[in-house]
Amino acid sequence: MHSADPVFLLRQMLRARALEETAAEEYAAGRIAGFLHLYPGEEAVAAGVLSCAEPGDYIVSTYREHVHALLRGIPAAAILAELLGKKTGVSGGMGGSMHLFDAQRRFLGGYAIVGETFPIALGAGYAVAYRQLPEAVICFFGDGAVNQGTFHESLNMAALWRLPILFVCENNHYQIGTEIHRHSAVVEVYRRACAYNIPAERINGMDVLAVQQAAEQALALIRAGQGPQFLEFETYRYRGHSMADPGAYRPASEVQAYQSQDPIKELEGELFTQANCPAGDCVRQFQEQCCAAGHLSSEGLRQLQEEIAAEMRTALADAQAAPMPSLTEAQAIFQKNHRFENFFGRGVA
Ligand SMILES: Cc1ncc(C[n+]2csc(CCOP(=O)(O)OP(=O)(O)O)c2C)c(N)n1
Repeated sequence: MHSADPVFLLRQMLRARALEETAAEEYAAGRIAGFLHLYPGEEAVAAGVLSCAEPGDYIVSTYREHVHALLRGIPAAAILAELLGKKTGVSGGMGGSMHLFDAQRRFLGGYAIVGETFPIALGAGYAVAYRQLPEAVICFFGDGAVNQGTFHESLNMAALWRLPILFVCENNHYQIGTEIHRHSAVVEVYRRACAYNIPAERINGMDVLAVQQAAEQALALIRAGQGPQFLEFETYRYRGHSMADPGAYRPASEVQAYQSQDPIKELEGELFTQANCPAGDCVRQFQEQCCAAGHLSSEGLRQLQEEIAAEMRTALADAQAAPMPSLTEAQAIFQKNHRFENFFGRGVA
């Protein structure tokens, strides 16, 4: 659903940042268990790409998927409830941060295993192509995932069968603490797609308009039957790999340099504190761009900020007030999965 409206893109980036900062606070308060991988700094990629997705398209993501889920249309309350392990969570409180799933919105999940996203996308793409439907699959992954065998197997088959898949590499330069030139023989990730005859491009992932334009073109080719396309977006995450990671392996000057070109920062004004959003980040830059171009007045910006702050406040209050799943519900799910394990374990499949 492509929207050329810059204010729409700004709104989506601001919502994305607000969701993640809310999650960070809940984690720090001890209300979220397990790992929490956050997205600040990378918002322009999700906002630009997902603004081009149609309701019939499928989205597959990784463990850094909250923002993909939000911008796919899953309410913030259902995402926050899932992070808090509540019954009203998008996966019934049984999945948590890395396992958001919503069949109705064709959000085929966050996946904790690096590289798992590729075969899932391949399967969905095959199903769409087999039934000759006008749909596409959007597959998000990080730069570290391209070293997995599944990446190569899936790209080969996607190209061979001309499957309708948009491969979206969010190259934030790090695989946990390992910088790309230390984990990949080819640091220009998009060039890997050439080995499988898949058209590929590298785009500035801090510029939401450039992201949107590239995604729109690639999806148009896919919908015209041209087969898979590959986009590498150069981006950066401001936080550590997860909340458990202080990110000390990166020089402060490097983090600051990227924050100084953050696409959200330009868009966001006073919604966030200086500590959360240093001057010049991707959101703020776009925010300033929108104001300078006359898309948004300072009053309009203030209203937008208030709306988003209220959305997140209400979402968090709903999530916090929701009940946990009962032991009976948890046991029922366990029994169901256990039955399947026995079924396959006996070799019936
Ligand atoms: C198969 C597998 N191997 C190792 C891990 C541990 N692991 C978790 S995240 C990660 C790094 C992935 O980096 P990248 O794909 O660049 O994604 P990013 O975190 O930068 O978004 C690794 C190695 C895992 N989850 N799965």
